[in-house]
This record gives sequence, structure tokens and C-alpha cells, in this order.
Amino acid sequence: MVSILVLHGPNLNLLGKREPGVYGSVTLEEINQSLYQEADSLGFALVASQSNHEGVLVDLIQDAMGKHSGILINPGAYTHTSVAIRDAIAGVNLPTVEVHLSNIHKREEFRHHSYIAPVAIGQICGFGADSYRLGLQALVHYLRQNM
Ligand code: CA2
Repeated sequence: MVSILVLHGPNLNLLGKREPGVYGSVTLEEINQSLYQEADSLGFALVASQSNHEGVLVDLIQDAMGKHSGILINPGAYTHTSVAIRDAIAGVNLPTVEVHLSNIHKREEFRHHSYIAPVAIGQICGFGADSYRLGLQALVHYLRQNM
């Protein structure tokens, strides 16, 4: 079965547990559950991981080669800082969709720039937990047309 890797970056393990005003009350476990269900109904396998560490995320992206056909990633704050994660995505050459819970473009200036966007097939942001589901659907649609 075709498999998709879902990666959550730093602090997203706190979702639903801290600052519900900014990022909502849904937990990361609940987001993953709904992604597993959605992937299953679309006929795709899915593996989800979260890390607070840039190098671990780089390792997970490199390890995706030969195991997964696409990546759905919320790089968290590394979106705005990480050339290493961008280079890893470019290096593995797997179709990648960038997602964010919040609309990063209407927040602080420093969140407007993404190092990841130029190496992603697209970006979905601003729809809360739904950004992930929409991102997964977009990635599946892309894979069906391009595999
Ligand atoms: O909107 C998003 O999904 C972000 O990737 C979230 C990141 C932020 O740095 C990006 O600019 C946009 C932050 C995730 C922090 O998540 C927390 C959740 C609960 C409590 C504290 C942080």
C-alpha cells in the first residue's frame, strides 16, 4: 500500500494541552487519529511522528526514502528558520505538502517567510486541525495523478 509520512515539528506535542486560544483544543493524538482514518478511507497507509529536534526531523525525512511516497509536514517554528529541513526535503525529492494550523501570513512578520514552501508542492494554513486533513487530501490527489 502507498504510504505517507506525517511529521509534526517542535511544541506541537503540546496541542490541546497549553494555549488553546492560539492553536485550539484538539490534541495531536486526535489529529493523528483523524489522519489515520482519512488515509484509510483513501486507501493509503500513514505513519505519523513528532519531534522537538531539528536533526531528528532531518533523519526522519531522510529515512522516508524508499518507505514513503509523500510527506505531510507541519514544521512548526522550524518553518521560519530551518535550511536543514528544507535541504532534507529537497534531497529526498518526495512530494511534500506544508501545513499550518494558523494562517502564518496574518500573524507576526517573522512567521510570513517559510524556508519550506519553495521545496513543497503547496502550503495549506489557517484552517486549524482541518489544515492537516486538507493537506492529506491534496497530497493524495497529487500522488494519484503523478505516480
Ligand atoms: O500554525 C502552525 O501550525 C505553526 O506551525 C505552529 C508553530 C508556529 O511556530 C508556526 O509559526 C505556525 C508553533 C507550534 C506551537 O504549538 C503549541 C501548542 C500548544 C501550546 C504551545 C505551543
